Amino acid sequence: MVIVGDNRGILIPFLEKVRHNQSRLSGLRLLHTHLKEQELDQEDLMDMIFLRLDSIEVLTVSEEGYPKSYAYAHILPANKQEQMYSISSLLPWDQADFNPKEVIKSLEEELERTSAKTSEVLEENRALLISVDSAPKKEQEATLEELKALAQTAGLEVRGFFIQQVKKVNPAHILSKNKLAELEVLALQKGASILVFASELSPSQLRNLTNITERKVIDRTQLILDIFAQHAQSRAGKLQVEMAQLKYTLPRLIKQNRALSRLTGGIGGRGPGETKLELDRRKIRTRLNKIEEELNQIKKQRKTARSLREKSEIPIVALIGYTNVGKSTLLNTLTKSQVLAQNKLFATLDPTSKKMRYPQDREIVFTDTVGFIKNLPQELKEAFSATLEELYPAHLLLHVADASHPHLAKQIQAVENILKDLELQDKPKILILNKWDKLEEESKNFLANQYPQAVKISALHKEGLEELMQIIFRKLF
Ligand SMILES: Nc1nc2c(ncn2[C@@H]2O[C@H](COP(=O)(O)OP(=O)(O)OP(=O)(O)O)[C@@H](O)[C@H]2O)c(=O)[nH]1
Ligand SMILES: [Mg+2]
Repeated sequence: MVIVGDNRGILIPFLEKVRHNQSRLSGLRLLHTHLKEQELDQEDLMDMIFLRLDSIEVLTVSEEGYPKSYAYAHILPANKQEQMYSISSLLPWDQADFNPKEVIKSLEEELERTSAKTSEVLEENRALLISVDSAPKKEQEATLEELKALAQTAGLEVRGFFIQQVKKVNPAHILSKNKLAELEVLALQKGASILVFASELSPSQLRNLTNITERKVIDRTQLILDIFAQHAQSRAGKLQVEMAQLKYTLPRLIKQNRALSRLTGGIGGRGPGETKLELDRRKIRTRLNKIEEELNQIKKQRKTARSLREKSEIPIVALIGYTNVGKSTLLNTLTKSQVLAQNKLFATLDPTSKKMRYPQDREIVFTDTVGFIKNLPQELKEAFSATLEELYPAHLLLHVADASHPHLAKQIQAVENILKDLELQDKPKILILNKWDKLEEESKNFLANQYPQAVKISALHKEGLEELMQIIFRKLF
């Protein structure tokens, strides 16, 4: 099929046969003229990359209107030199040696070999993780490791990291167009169709990114919201997540720019898309109001339930801590319950309370609730204020930490910070180092020195629980 444009551009209609698969080339070659004797320029190369063109070719024209010189470029599969593309210089047009059919066929085969075929995960669920920050590389790597755990919990397959250390993050364009082109080629080479940014993207950053790349762009906040949405069980939990999602989406609603029409250079203005956008916004606001009303209702009910519990004078012990440290496992072991505990971030969203009886005929109530994470998105903080209210009547906080985690100290600090945020820092508190069974002797000694006050346990293997129960008893009674 041949599509012809004019001096202003070329409109590529939606073609059934064009590959929309993000990890493959589009199946389109672009041949265009330069009226002067000019090689392929930066803009040509950018079009090739962002439109995933099989190749871009230029034919210059003599003053008499005859073909003169010819040059071509195409993207390269992953290579040691980390080159993004191969580009030729201008040659007399009848001496050009480019055989597109052959070159592109082998290029596609190579791309497939290095990217796509190696995984069970659906193409649209393969992601690259990106960090752009002034922090040192090591620190950014750690951030991406946590993001990777989040991505995997959300069902994504992580195909690679992309780290940029910058003096200052550009508030409008988080990455320059050149860097974004690098990222685009890396995504193609790795067969990834989602770009996940480690920082929260402002509405304008998101808009600018999606104006350039056709790939799906999401940020850490959206990822966490997705996980919450997957894990929410109760009516209240679901409403809270929906509210957070809507609040997050509202300023970020955009008309999706289809990159394939971009070569026309300048479709714009307030088309019918904009009107639809206004409608969408209004719908969202109405929905938000409804949710807020219902949540207020739930808040009231919870308050009543809480004051009943408070009246009953049974002390309340709240389990708090970073996500995935073993809070639910501990609740299960201590109260012989079957709350969901698994190796996933944010397995628990809804608060659960379980009673336990001491041999001395004393009772306590354990409350398990949503785990914390560093840089908790603001939308979630607000949405979960109702859940976190369960912490206020608690007589004692058990701060559970994962002793085997490489960033134990940072996680403990993050939890302390959130407690301060919630004005809960003055509650009586016990630090618990869980997963003690996973440690080598050396780390045990080190941590015992570092955290002499902490209670060392293994919730999974039921170790150290006697002592923990005694300490709790002494604190409460
Ligand atoms: N080796 C070991 N693994 C543990 C221990 N305690 C919990 N785990 C595991 O850690 C993972 C997370 O446990 P959860 O109890 O779901 O953790 P959580 O703190 O409730 O996590 P969220 O609710 O997701 O925030 C599970 O795979 C548990 O089996 C322990 O003492 N030792
Ligand atoms: Mg849990």
